[in-house]
Amino acid sequence: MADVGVVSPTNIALVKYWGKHPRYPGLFIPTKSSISLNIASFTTRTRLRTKKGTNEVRFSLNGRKVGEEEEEFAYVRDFFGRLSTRYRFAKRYSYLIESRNNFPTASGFASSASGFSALAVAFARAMEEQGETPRLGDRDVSVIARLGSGSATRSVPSKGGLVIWHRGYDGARNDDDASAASFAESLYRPSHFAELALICVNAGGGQKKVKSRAGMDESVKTAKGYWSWVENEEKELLPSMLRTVRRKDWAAMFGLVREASDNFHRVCRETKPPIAYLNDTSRKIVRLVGPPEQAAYTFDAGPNAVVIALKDRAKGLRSALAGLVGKRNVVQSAVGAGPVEA
Ligand code: 2P0
Repeated sequence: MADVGVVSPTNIALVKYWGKHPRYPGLFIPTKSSISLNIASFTTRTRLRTKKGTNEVRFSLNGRKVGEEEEEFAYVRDFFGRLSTRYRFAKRYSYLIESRNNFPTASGFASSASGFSALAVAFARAMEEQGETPRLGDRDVSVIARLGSGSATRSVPSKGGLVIWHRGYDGARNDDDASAASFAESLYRPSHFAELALICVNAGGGQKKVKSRAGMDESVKTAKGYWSWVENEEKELLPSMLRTVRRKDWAAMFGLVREASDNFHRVCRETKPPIAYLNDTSRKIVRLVGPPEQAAYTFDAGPNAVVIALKDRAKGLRSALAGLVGKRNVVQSAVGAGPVEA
């Protein structure tokens, strides 16, 4: 028996991941690298109990048992399936998983990122405790999380802050090489962003209409300009954004964050049939945020926004946003560290 508790933050992508490389089916290797900030205030707490013997999975989310026929259950079961091809001992265990988000699962903020990050860290610690593996570092654990959900890869590194998930396949000789090289690492700790606030705005999306997993597969196959978007962001936008972060040139960074979000939603619109994630409230948020020198907005696969601003502007923005969506739908957070055992 092992019994492990982990709390992991979710993250917001500044340069988006949107698509798995068709050359590596089942390995969840992204077509492009991505970067994100951990959101300190949005976390998943997972307790994992493992027992040697049969190979069973039981899973509860926010206090409710998830049935085997439900989609969330399939995500978790398939994760252990993929994991077992890399860590064969995983097949010899039963897993009892209790997960709780401190934010509404249906709010549209990514719970698969914090959820699979917490589960990957808990799995690693449990298997170490059971004597199956020596201590696994952040790099290996981020690869484990990747097999659950792409965005979870970036929540794993313990220093947190700004994290890059390398696509890894450039120069890889085979699948194993590519998989090992597609990991996440922290580039700047949270203290680097002490001047910034993340304002998370629930724009009333509820559950996503088009699941990201299916949506991104369609984009890879059908979006006009998909691969030029990939290569442009890989070679130009992502390195430029990292330069602005290094210099703490926040005004320039805000501009690039907005550009990356706009580019991602353009790819969604160019998918056949088109995918539209933004709603009227999202568009009002864009107008309210004002010019790029002052703040950035970024939207994932849903209408909710994360607004990034200097702390001294955050109060004004927060009350303007609250005027639009109501006070309880606006949460300010700092940039967070990585997962902790708890
Ligand atoms: C991201 N998103 O980089 C991008 C931006 C949404 C828009 O990662 O299939 O739930 O589990 O790997 O991670 C959402 O996709 O998809 C996502 P899977 P995931 O954060």
